[in-house]
Amino acid sequence: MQQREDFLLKAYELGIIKFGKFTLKSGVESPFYVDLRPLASSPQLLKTLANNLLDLVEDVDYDLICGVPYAALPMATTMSLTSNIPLIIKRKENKGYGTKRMVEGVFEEGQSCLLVEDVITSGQSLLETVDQVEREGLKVHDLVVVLDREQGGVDKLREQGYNVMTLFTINEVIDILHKFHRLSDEETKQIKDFLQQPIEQPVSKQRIALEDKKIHHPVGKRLVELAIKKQSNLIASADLITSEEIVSFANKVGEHIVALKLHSDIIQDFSDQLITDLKIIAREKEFLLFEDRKFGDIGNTQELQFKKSIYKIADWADLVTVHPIGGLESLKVFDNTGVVTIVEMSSKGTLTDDYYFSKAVNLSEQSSNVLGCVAQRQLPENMLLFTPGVSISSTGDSKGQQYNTPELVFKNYHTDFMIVGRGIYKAADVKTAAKEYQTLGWISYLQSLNN
Ligand code: S5P
Repeated sequence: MQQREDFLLKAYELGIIKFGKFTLKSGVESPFYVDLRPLASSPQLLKTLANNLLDLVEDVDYDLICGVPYAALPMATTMSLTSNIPLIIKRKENKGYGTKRMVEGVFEEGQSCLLVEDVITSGQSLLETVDQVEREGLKVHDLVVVLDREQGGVDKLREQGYNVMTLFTINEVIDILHKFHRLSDEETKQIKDFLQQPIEQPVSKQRIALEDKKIHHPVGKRLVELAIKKQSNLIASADLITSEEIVSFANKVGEHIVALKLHSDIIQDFSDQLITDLKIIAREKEFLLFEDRKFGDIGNTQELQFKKSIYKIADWADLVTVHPIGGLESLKVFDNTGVVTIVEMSSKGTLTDDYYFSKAVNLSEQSSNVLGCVAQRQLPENMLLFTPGVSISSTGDSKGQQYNTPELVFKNYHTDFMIVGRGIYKAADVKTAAKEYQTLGWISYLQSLNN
């Protein structure tokens, strides 16, 4: 007992549990926050912990130890080194790597594996982990967990036939910290009251209506205004290579779109006249001009490309796309033009995996130039989401493009603006196609508000 208390007090000094006000993933406000990752910074504590966990599973038979990143990985590694039982690692999901195995290491089908986890809450994510490990042909029966937050997870797994062993419950942790004066009577009561409350189910996130989004950039505001006024969240991609085709296309689709997206550098006869013509149509039919330049360089080069190239993008584009790969300061060069960062691509095998996505979104949120991002999944509420790879009739092309329907992107991704290229400009009747996408997009958007 004393040893457990001693371990916990030392771990507490490392900062594994913090008290204050923390908003959990479910939106619930919690008076404490647990993070066992700092344990990896104390070799001594990690060894003690591994020994404690191994003691718990003394009577269990297993061929392999499986760690789940991140917090449990050093723990599982230490257990493996101490017990000489081989380690395997359950990968974190990595979008874009569909065929990659979910478990790393050497193992054979049918081997039994002990799963090591840091914290169990509702048990949902642990059940998903177990499922993924079992799909690799491994047998999972025993799970060892450092902390049980006592929110139903242990019972849930036991009901499904799994043997769950836990080192501490959260109530024990609070009691020990109270006993040794790390928590006052008042704090202890507050936390215990919180733990007594019925468990809240995580609320599935409601999508936010366009008018309720907190968009600060003037171009973002204008885009939202146009969408509501025209009842359209359609951006047409005019991937055409002559000025004549583009002007004719803009005239036909103008009333149905909120922005016309161009790739200036594919236009064979690009000229100032084209821009003058497009500006007139844009003013008359009320849409913005969006240059899909996908800048991706250091700030200085981007500035030259933006202001000094023959396309003089700075003079006319309301919006531009930028790969945020060059870092925050590289985004400063776009003056008042609205920046849309590419944080995830639509094409097969794109390198924009979960890690890139989250870093890119983070960076975008820090930049006052950025009003939204191109992506294939939900974004924070202060960002507008632009989703390309949208088609009513096709699922992909022969060069890696992947399509989803308007219904799917509005419902699942909470897309604000869909970008459609070939679905419209290759249609036999361009105007009718634009109208069809506009209507379907808007209906799908309205339906997604009620989900
Ligand atoms: O990830 C992306 C980002 C963009 S901006 N995937 C894309 O397809 N795009 C652009 O959207 C692409 O450059 C093209 O202009 C348009 C999609 O065209 P479509 O013909 O495949 O609909």
